[in-house]
Amino acid sequence: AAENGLKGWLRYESLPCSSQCRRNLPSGIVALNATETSPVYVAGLELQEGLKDIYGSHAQITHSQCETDSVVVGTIDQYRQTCGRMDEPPELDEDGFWLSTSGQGVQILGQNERGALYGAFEYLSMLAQGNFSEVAYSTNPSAPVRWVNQWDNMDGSIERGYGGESIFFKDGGIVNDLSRAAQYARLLASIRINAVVVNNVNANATTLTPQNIEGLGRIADVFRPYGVQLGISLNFATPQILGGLSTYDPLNKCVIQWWTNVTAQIYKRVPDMAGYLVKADSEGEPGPETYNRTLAQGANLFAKALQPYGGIVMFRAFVYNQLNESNWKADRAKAAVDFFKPLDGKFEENVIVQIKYGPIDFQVREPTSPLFANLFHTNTALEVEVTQEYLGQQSHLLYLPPLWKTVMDFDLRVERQPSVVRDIYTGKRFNRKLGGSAAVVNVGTNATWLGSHLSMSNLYAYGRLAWDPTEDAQEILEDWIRLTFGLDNKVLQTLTRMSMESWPAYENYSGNLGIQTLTDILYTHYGPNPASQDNNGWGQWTRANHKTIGMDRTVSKGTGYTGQYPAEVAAIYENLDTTPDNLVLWFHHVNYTHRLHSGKTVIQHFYDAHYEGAVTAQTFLTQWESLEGKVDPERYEDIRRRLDYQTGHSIVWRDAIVNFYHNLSRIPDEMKRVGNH
Ligand code: GCW
Repeated sequence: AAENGLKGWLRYESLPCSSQCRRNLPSGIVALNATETSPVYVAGLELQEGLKDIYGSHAQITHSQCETDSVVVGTIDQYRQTCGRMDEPPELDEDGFWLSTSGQGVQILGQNERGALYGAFEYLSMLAQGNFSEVAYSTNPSAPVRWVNQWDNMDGSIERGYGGESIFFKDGGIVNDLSRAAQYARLLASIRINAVVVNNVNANATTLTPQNIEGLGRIADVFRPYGVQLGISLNFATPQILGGLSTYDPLNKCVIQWWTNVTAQIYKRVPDMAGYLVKADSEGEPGPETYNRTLAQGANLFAKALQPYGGIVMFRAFVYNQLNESNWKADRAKAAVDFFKPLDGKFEENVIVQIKYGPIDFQVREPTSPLFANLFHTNTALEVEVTQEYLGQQSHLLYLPPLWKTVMDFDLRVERQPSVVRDIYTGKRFNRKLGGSAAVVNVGTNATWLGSHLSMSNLYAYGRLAWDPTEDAQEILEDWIRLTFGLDNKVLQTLTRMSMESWPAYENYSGNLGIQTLTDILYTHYGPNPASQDNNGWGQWTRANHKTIGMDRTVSKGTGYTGQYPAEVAAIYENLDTTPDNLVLWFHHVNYTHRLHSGKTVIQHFYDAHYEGAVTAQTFLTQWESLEGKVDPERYEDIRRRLDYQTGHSIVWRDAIVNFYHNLSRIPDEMKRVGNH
């Protein structure tokens, strides 16, 4: 039964084979590489299994003959060698593929083996959705970096993970049984993710002991057949903590030598290691500042060690200091630009600055990080979270892509030119060779991977958007639903509706108008705790008092944050009249009685939104219950229990927030729902 969850969207449930299906199903499989650990070999096996599971058809795999009514999978070069020349070879970038079902047989040709495997999964995804349309197209990735990050600790716990223990680590070492790691790589390959950073950005120096390097090598070995590369998070002070040096100064000769050596050892065991991820000088992590070196000098230390091997440094922009709330100019949202803008152009070519979507921290709504508009000579990547840290921790249904899209599709208007964020981090806007995206995923040993069946839509969609950020969030969702729950139309309609309503609902019953999520920020990041935002140094302030609320981030009277955006965008946010309602409290400090564009006051919006959000969340349970009998009992019941919980917790949220602001403001609810009447 646990299989239900483990398969994720790769269920390949049995479908009837129509006459069109019988006409089109390939009679054999030609996998143009017979090396057992190669992605093309794996592609052959995947096709064979998929054809059997979905349509009960038994196709033999061969490796060297080009049968015309078969499905042929391989690289373009392998195809040329074995099957002869192509009239019009498709134009493919690295990892891209060509898929044709329109001639005799099916052609799946990758620019490399990884691309061929991606193409095989694409073809299987069509078959699993009963789609026999004739297609012939090539597709290429928007960017080379399509990574996921795991915040797994060496002891096996996972920071902000809600799906059990680590599938990689236990008791300070690498687990013996890596079968879940291999299954994870398979899921990731099917959504075209090409690397996993396996350990927490709050990294433990012991990750790099010789024994653990050997263990990391075993992880890389099980990833490799799926075209997934290994990445490693580093603790900046490792030369001192583990290496016994008296310093970790990035300019010190011994330190440089230490990193050069350890990098050589890693590449000896893992010749295709993807690179390092580094969180430095942030939240207590060590970094170059200790030695008055810049973040760029810190990043370049690793970049140079990696250059001989073609590795990449993902250097996190999430750097900020604790602040004093009595200073009305202090603003954590400004930190990333303050730290990184002066360093633009100072990073080595194989460094990518990895930027969270908003300037604070994965909140339910944030404006786009202005750092994307301030680095012109530096590679960048977008960081999102699949794990629902601030967003209900897998106990609330929340389909995230509509939130991510507010950032991916945002036009920053750099130099008054179109500057859509997805064109910036994929490298197009400023002609950068490297770029892409990373998602913090945090799957664990739980049989649903993430801790909840429905949360898997976010992982699936992340992969699709990493490949092509222009894709439509709802269309991606619909594919995921068909692949995960079958082709029943009512299931499709219902789950689509629930999922598309989920982010607006969560925003409604948590934090509105850009005030942030209003969850407990001190410990759990779970459940309502609006008081936790203020009176501390974390800088996620709301500045709520009896009369007023919101952060004044204007240049004219506030923190000056709006000035970090290019002129046209800055002008919109600087002015209360042109700031969109959904971010008004992010940018302005106003009276609770301030009237929004919607015509409501701020406080009445809070009251109404919280009641609306909770009402919508109640419907998730009843909508789901209308699907009883259409989903297998195990998954049906598991999801039902979670939605039942959410129904109650949305009311807890509603009441906590409306009572908090009613007590503060003493302004009655026009609808008389809040307080004693
Ligand atoms: O969101 C915060 C989390 C930390 C995390 C940090 C980061 C890994 O609360 O748990 O640390 O961000 O992104 O580095």
